[in-house]
Amino acid sequence: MKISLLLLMTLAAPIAKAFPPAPHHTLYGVVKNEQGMPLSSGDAIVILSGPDGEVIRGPVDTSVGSGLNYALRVPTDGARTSKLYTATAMLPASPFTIRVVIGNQSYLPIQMQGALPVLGEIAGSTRLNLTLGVDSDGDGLPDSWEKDLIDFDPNDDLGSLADVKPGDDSDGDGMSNLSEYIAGTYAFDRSDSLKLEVKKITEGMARLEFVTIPGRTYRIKSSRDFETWQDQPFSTQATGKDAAAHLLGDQVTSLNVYVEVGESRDTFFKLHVE
Ligand SMILES: [Ca+2]
Ligand SMILES: [Ca+2]
Repeated sequence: MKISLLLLMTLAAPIAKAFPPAPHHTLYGVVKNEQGMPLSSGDAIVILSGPDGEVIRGPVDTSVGSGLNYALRVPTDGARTSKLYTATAMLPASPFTIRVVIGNQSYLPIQMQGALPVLGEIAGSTRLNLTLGVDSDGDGLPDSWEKDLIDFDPNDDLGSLADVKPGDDSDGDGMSNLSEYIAGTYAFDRSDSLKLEVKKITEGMARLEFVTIPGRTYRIKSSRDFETWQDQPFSTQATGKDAAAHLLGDQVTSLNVYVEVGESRDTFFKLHVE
């Protein structure tokens, strides 16, 4: 008799108690200015608002992860009672907006100008890159970036935003305008594009060269068959010591990096930038 009473109490306990808050949903990504340059730590504050107002804010901070500069842990609630556990907790699938505040100026990123995204599942995470500025024609390229390309050569056939298409290769260097925007290279200069060159292979080590741009994160992928690609650790030291999976550009410079290739002469490399 005693045992069954104890069992009943144990089963009843979770129902009688208040519901605990659900784990956070993490929103993370990179905040870029209207020229596509990632912001630096301390440049701005990222503020997320839900249907009932501000929910959470956090600083732009490049230490949150490689190639990232913001992460917000959004309080969520499992909605198992009619009351949220805090006034600012959000329910999964709630619409939200993010503002980015620089000094006294508040910006609504391009990604927030159309249909609003909704919060993902509890304990999950969602990558959401935020670009400041205005994108009048909705093609993913900020007006300011497009205008630089339009103004560069008054005699070319680019006269309005509608003439600048993300998939076009305006300077004929093999990279689309959108790719040049992402890489931070000049879309009006055919000598400037994202390139990875194999300079030398000696004693199982290959020396590769590429140009870095501040704020961009670079990764190298390698393949033996041109089909399966894997992350290729690389080092800035000729010995290959302290190889890492990625590198954050801190200046415009031509950089030599070293990767171990062993005996193989048939390794292909490609460079990723974000
Ligand atoms: Ca645009
Ligand atoms: Ca170019």
